[in-house]
This record gives sequence, C-alpha cells and structure tokens, in this order.
Amino acid sequence: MDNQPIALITGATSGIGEATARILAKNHNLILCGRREERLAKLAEELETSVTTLSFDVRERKAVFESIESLPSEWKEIDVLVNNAGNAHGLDLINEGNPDDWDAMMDINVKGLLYVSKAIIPGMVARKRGHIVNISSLAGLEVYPKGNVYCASKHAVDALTKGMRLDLNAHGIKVTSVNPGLVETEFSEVRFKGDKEKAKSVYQGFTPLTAHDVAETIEFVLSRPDHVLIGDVLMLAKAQASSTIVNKNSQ
Ligand code: NDP
Ligand code: 8X3
Repeated sequence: MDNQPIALITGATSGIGEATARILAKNHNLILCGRREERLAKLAEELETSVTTLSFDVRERKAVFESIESLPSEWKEIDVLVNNAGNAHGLDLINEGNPDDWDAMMDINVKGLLYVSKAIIPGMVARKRGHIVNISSLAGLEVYPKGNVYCASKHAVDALTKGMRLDLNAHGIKVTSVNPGLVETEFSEVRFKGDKEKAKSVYQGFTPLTAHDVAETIEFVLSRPDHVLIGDVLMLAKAQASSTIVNKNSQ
C-alpha cells in the first residue's frame, strides 16, 4: 500500500458509491463498504489501487463499530469519508406509507450515516485533518408529493452536514454535502422493490444524471486545495428544474 490518502466509501456496491470508487482509485487507497460482499470483492479486483473491503449493514450499530475497528493499523488513518449508503423505500402518501419502509429510511439514511461517522470522526479529530462528503439529495432541500419520509431523512442529512461542519471546524476537518437530483442507478429499483419497469419509467423522456457524473463532482470537491471547502453542491440533470418539474419531452 503506497502513501496515497485513504478514502472509505459506504454503499460502494452500486450506483454513486461504485462510480466514486472507480474515480477515486486514481489517487486514493480505498476502503469499500456495502452488504453485497461478492460485488465488493469483484470491484476490489478490478481497481488498480490498494483496496480493502468491509461488509456490514449500516443499521447494525455494533457491526459498524466492530467492522471499522477491525481494520488493520495501516488502514486506520482515514482521510476521506464518503457517506453514500442509502436508499428510498417506497413512494406513498403519508397516510398509506409502510412503517417498515419508514424505519428502513431513517435507520439507513440517518442513523447509519451517524454510526459510520462516529466510528471515523474521532480519528480525524486526533489527526486534525479529514474530509467528510455526505451524499444528501435535492430531496434534502425540497419536499415532493409521496416523498415524505425519504425527504425527511435527507433533510436530516442536510442538517447533520451543517452540524458537522460547525462542530468540526476547530479540528481542521472539511464537511461537504453533495445533493444530486435524479440519477439513474439501482435507486428506483430499490424504491419500487425490484419492479424494473416502474424503475425505468422514472428516467424516461429525459437524460438523467449518471453515477459517474456525481462521482466526478465528488472528486472535484475532494481535489480542491487544502484551504478551499466546497460546502454544498446541488447538481441536476439539464431537464430537471425542481423535484416536481422535469421536462420529460427533452429526449
Ligand atoms: P443504489 O441503490 O445504486 O446504491 C445504494 C448503495 O447503498 C448500495 O451500494 C447499497 O449497498 C448501499 N446500502 C443500502 N442500504 C444499506 C445498508 N442497510 N447497509 C449498508 N449499505 C447499504 O443507489 P444510489 O447510488 O443512487 O444511491 C446512493 C446515495 O445517493 C443514497 O444515499 C441516495 O439516497 C443518494 N441519492 C440518489 C439519487 C438518485 O436519484 N439515484 C439522487 C440523490 C441522492 P448494499 O445493498 O450492497 O448494502
Ligand atoms: C433521489 C432523487 O428525486 O427520487 O434522492 O428524491 S429523488
């Protein structure tokens, strides 16, 4: 393992996390996290940098701490944390929503992000350096019909990003939030519980962002000179003006 910065990416098994791993592999050693171990192993094999993998469910507080604690000493000095793991579960009116979906979104998107951050931030504080990139969403800045709990979870991520930035300022740690609009990944398949047709229809009639587009922005944010902190980035497909205004006749 060479002397490059170490980046830990959650949700590296697909979408934005996987694309971020592919781009950051150019100049980082990588700790890739996710539940699907076989995908982590395959990605690790493909990347031309030092990679180690950790498989845990971000909802399992004990597993998060034990897993990150289990890193060999040469992997423990994490410079970059990309808090990306997360999903929407369901798209329902508030009076029709499934509390299991609500639990999943709050437990993964909010509490999972907190557990991973808590496992890593003390080391950054001790070293007086580090950069945390939280993947929030346009849904963290706006609310759309039936988005209720997913939007609440991402509004929480937005608040946590701002809170982290305040509390970690004295320790020389940068905190950034990247807020994408519609990105075509496995996101809608998860939201619609494996219904591929329904998932596909979300992105029909316009050109959505790709995971690679978002990963390029994450790379940009991370590669600024040390004295520059990009606080928040909102990035949209050209066809998207807001959560509810998408020009679906633009393709
Ligand atoms: P994907 O479904 O493609 O990726 C989600 C990732 O999160 C997977 O790697 C998955 O890994 C991981 N993950 C989900 N649940 C858990 C869990 N309980 N424990 C550990 N890891 C978990 O979606 P995206 O790449 O699109 O989503 C990545 C992030 O971007 C999310 O936070 C999402 O909210 C956000 N986002 C997405 C947008 C979009 O339109 N796609 C727009 C704005 C923000 P595994 O299943 O292997 O555990
Ligand atoms: C994901 C984008 O519009 O489905 O955060 O909420 S959206």
